[in-house]
Amino acid sequence: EMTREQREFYRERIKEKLQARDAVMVAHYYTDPEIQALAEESGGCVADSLEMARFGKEHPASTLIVAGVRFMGETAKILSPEKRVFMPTLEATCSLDIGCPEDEFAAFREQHPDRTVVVYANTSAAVKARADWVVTSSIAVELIEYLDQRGEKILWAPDQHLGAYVRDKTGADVLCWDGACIVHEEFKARGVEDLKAAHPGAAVLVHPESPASVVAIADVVGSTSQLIKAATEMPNDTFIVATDKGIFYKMQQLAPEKTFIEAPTAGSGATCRSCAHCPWMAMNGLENTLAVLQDENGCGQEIFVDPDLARRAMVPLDRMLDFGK
Ligand code: CIZ
Ligand code: SF4
Repeated sequence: EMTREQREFYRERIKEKLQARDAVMVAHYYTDPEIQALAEESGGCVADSLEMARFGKEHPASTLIVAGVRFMGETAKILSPEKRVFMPTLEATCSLDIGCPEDEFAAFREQHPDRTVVVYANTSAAVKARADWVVTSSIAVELIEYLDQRGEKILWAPDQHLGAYVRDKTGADVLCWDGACIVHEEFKARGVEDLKAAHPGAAVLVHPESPASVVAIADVVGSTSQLIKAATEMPNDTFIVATDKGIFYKMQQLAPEKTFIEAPTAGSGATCRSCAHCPWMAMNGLENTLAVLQDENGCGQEIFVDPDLARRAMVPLDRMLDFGK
């Protein structure tokens, strides 16, 4: 554990180095609060994966520091091939990405040549390159609705809960891969119901990577940005939130008078694998961020995407960016 003085030292050094290297920091809502604060204070942004990708592409800096998980760094590099893209650590990955390896996905898709292939942003560049569309949770329902109206049948990967949610919302023919997010799949409907009973005025906010039983008792189901918007706009003074607790930083900042409570997970303490906080998002820290900025080659934590692969992954990514406008 660092002292306050040490933290302040790191924060100041990181800000100096960002300037000196013409770099900007782009952080996800699930990173630790001090990383989000640092990104904001240094002129970068805190956002969901779609907004992170857009911000990185449009920002004039020549170097991006992506504080999030691997697929976010890859997407940033694909959209901004002329920029250098570093991450505090390339070890920050995602259970959805890990659970959807390119070769198995390719075989699955070959078994269903009649289906339009829609993959979630939480996948490797190699999987994206095999998709017709990339999608984030903020536009998933709208996109599937649009494709369904055109009479298309969908092959969806990798998150089974988000896939089931969009199928349920749209009535589209959606065939799902069986991946899951280790953070969201741990939320328990029973625990949320008990909490709701204890806080009758509270609204329940749920990310659709959560199990259907939790989604079913939500007042609002949405992506990170949509849940933040609900937290600020709804009249309730208390919210039970089923998503990574990193999001509380932004919710509390925008609605300081309101109370946000973590939705209960299956285990607690030692028996809980994730405890509502993504272990990979948590790898983004002050020390590795400064180390990467201090070394010309970013301690080897630079994202490279093969240009041919990037060109192929760009096609479905571009469709997503156009659709999401
Ligand atoms: O769960 C994630 O990793 C999310 C919500 C990513 C995103 O789209 O911002
Ligand atoms: Fe992946 Fe879940 Fe972590 Fe998001 S929170 S990066 S979906 S494991």
